[in-house]
Amino acid sequence: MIQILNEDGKIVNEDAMPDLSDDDLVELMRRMVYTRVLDQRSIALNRQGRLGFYAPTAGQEASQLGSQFALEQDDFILPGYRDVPQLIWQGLPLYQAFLFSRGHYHGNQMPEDVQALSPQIIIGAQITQAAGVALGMKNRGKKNVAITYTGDGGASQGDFYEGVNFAGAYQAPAIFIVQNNRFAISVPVEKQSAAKTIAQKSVAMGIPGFLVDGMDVLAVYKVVQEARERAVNGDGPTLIETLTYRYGPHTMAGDDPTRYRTEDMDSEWEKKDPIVRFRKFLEEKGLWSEEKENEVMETAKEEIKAAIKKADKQEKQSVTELISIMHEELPANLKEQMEEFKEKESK
Ligand SMILES: Cc1ncc(C[n+]2csc(CCOP(=O)(O)OP(=O)(O)O)c2C)c(N)n1
Ligand SMILES: [Mg+2]
Repeated sequence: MIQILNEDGKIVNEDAMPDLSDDDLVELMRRMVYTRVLDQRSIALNRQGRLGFYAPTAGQEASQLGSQFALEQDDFILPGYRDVPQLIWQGLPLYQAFLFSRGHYHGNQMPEDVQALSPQIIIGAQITQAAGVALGMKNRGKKNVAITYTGDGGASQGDFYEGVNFAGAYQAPAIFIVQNNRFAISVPVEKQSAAKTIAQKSVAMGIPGFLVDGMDVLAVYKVVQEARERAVNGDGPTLIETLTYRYGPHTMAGDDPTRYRTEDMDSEWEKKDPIVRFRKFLEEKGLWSEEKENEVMETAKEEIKAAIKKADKQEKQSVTELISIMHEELPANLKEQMEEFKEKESK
């Protein structure tokens, strides 16, 4: 397992240290702290009935944001349902992330400069799509990558083998990230496969694979940045398994993690927390302080408040609107429904 920063915030692999400026390091911390606040607020908003679908992210910040930090603006993200933070830091406005949660179509309309699909709910479906997007980029001579995220459960799906294998066969510039948070809802990773790691599956597909400490933002950044380099230089895809943990429930739709996880397991992983260890590292370098962290948390809270207000002001979507944005030319059955709903909505 590749690790650069250990649980005590000490560098254990000096040679692997990525080339990041002090400003970059601070920015990474700012994003992780901000995203932790966003997670706490999203859980609260969901409980108040002000958000819809929400999949908690606390614990996975290093895995999500370290990988996103290695991307260029024109790289293409194919996220899973838990990967909204990567979209936000790539440029999706917060209020749109909230609209996505509410099932409003505007939450899925990526800004012009964000190359991404909407978060995928069907486990594993985005993996074959990522191979296709990457191959398209290659054929057009673009120096960009397609990056996709799934979980350990996603790596147990047939689509995973198809997509990663295809990308390998065509040397497509794709990066496949498997965030192994130990469980697919309640099914532990040990019951999903006899393989010791998910990363080792890359061997059979003939591409590089890495097992990385997913609680170490420096290690995740480094491995993804190198995968990106290889991909844009024509050296094909990479499979990356980030070993991580999600503290909260699977989603806010009634999952109770105490039924499948022990308190001991939770506290063992909390000791590995990505923010705690990075804070220690930055404080030691004189780059971070309690004051700075409080400032980031306050800003996050204010911006979240403003964003939820803006989401509230968004006009409710109508059925006719939904129908009209789906197709350039409506098929007969939708034309009929369009007429029906036009009439209903006019009343
Ligand atoms: C094809 C498909 N089968 C089943 C489900 C129901 N389902 C939703 S999340 C999930 C578990 C996914 O686990 P994992 O890939 O490890 O991601 P995690 O939620 O742990 O981040 C399942 C089975 C689904 N959404 N799609
Ligand atoms: Mg999982």
